[in-house]
Amino acid sequence: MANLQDLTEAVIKGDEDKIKLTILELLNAGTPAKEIMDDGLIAGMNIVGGKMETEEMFIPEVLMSAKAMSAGVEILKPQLTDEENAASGTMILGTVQGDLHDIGKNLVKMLMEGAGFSVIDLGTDVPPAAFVDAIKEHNADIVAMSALLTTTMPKMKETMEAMENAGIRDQVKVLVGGAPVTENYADEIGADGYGYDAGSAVRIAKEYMTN
Ligand code: B1M
Repeated sequence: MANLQDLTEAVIKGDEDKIKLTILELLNAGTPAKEIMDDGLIAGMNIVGGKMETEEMFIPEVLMSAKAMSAGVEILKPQLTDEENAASGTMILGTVQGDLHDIGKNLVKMLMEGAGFSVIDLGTDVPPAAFVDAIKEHNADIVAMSALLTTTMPKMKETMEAMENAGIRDQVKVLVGGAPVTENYADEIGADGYGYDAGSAVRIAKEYMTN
């Protein structure tokens, strides 16, 4: 019978077929989707990250793992989203300028849409001005920024400054997240909230819409 360790190994190998099959087996066996995500897929990606750092894995292999993981996330989508208790609100989402990591951002999008938010996804490598333009164009309630690199985190601050300069900072709630981002950092740059993971980001976003 499949277990979470098999899934972790399939992520490391970038074996998309094995990932899909293992997830279906785990779901059939009653394993909760969040456990499959956190202890299978994300656990595998964290090992990939370590191997990347020690140069046991290189960019093309990491990309294969990323692609395979994304296919797995798609299968979990119906199980991860909470279509009851739908919130309403418009969110601008993007990975900040200079940063191409999008798996976490896509997970945030999936769960936000599942929770009822209308999400305008600006993609990756999003300059501050593009966030500002999108807030104005869509009359957004929330701006959600993701950063995976310590070198791109300062772009979150720059984006906040661009919002201030455009006179729209007070119109939106700003939510930040991503592996190197912390609650302290969020406070330091004056963001309204910090999401440790996609699920907590949804919880916070829902609070903004009810308060
Ligand atoms: Co990159 N990379 N990478 N990489 N990569 C990291 C981030 C790194 C930690 C790996 C390592 O060295 N250990 C390291 C950063 C070091 C640092 O800054 N301190 C790193 C590096 C150095 C780089 C390059 C510079 C490597 C190079 O070229 N030499 C380069 C930079 C490219 C660029 O962006 N300009 C690079 C490139 C890549 C790939 C393109 C090969 C690929 C990305 C593919 C893609 O995204 N489509 C990649 C990958 C896959 C990773 C790791 C292995 C995995 C990231 C991931 O997807 N995790 C990563 C190591 C690691 O994180 N352990 C690494 C799974 C995902 C679900 O987690 O995105 O953290 P995550 O999202 C989480 C939470 O953070 C949170 O929710 C999710 C969980 O529910 N979250 C939010 C995320 N955004 C949120 C927003 C929110 C709230 C929560 O509210 C708005």
